[in-house]
Amino acid sequence: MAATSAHPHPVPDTARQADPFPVKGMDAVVFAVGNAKQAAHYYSTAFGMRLVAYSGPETGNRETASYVLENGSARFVLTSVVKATTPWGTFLAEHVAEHGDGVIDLAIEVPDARSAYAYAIEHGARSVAEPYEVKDEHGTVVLAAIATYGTTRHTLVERTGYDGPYLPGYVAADPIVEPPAQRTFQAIDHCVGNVELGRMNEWVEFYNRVMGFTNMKEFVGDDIATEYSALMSKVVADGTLKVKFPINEPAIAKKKSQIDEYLEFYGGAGVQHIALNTNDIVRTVRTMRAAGVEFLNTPDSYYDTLGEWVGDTRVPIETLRELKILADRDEDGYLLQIFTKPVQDRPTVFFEIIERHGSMGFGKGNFKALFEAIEREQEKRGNL
Ligand code: TYF
Ligand code: FE
Repeated sequence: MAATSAHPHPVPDTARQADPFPVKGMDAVVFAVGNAKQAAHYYSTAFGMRLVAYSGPETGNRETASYVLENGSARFVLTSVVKATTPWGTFLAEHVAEHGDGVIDLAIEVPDARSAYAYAIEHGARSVAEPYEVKDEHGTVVLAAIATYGTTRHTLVERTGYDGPYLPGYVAADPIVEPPAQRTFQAIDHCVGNVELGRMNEWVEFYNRVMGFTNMKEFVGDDIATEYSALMSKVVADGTLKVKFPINEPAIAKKKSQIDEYLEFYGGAGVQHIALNTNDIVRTVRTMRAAGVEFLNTPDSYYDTLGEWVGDTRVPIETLRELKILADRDEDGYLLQIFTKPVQDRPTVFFEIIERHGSMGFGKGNFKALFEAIEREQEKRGNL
């Protein structure tokens, strides 16, 4: 690490010590999918993302095809097996067979992958890959990986100074279609994991210990769980709140938990939803709806009383009602949010679009309306 005195904005040693696991933000969400070529098309045409890099047979990679899509700082990598010839190809093929399309990696950008990895391992993380360097004409990237819940991993990516389109081995690619004139979203807000009954606290403690993440105040406890949500939830985040990981577990309630439905169809713990930040949720939802993305429905009764407790928001209540956007307010401000239906046939991974105005919460005031909407979908699928 550079000496404090050499830094243009010196960071006091006490502040450095206070963050034992510094992160720069989310690097990428990596999906293992059955058909990455078509998934890349979906995230381009339906989510308004831009293809920026590719690795596959045409670039000398005979085993897998990977498409890298971006929207602002949000980066998705979609990977499929072309022909499994190494343990990695076999892992991907088996992962898709067992879990369907899903997230295999919540990659985190760090200033120093070797020290982040060492800290995590010292604090009990299971190693997936020891630190290694990859190089090309654009520079050097250091990668390491540790295991988290289910089959999910966190790759630690040190890419400072690297100026290639993604990682060594990838070539720049042109957009599949012309992206929307204005961005549909620009960052990853949070990434949520579903874990097995009784294991939420274990995973919260994992992030506390292994990454020095701290608990955010919003959580769903026993009271809310048995009343209507059928889940418990806690949120961990890094000190800068750039990386936020809510963890859900099923609760024993009156109804079959949506988390149990996920665990059954995914075949274990895994990533449940990815929330994406937008500055203009109305435009984003109109664009995505027009492209065929399905969102959860919200009953009119929600909007009949919304104004009474949420107060003024940038968007008129009637527009929220038209587009089925949810709103919530806390002492710091408000947020607007909406949830897609699952984006594959299995009732597993879905997305959230969120526009924040001060609030750093997760929409606690909407949990009842949201969970009832999810239960209506569960019922249609015969899983309630
Ligand atoms: O990330 C969150 O906590 C919110 C609320 O199954 C939420 O988006 C929590 C659990 C869930 C769906 C949404
Ligand atoms: Fe969320």
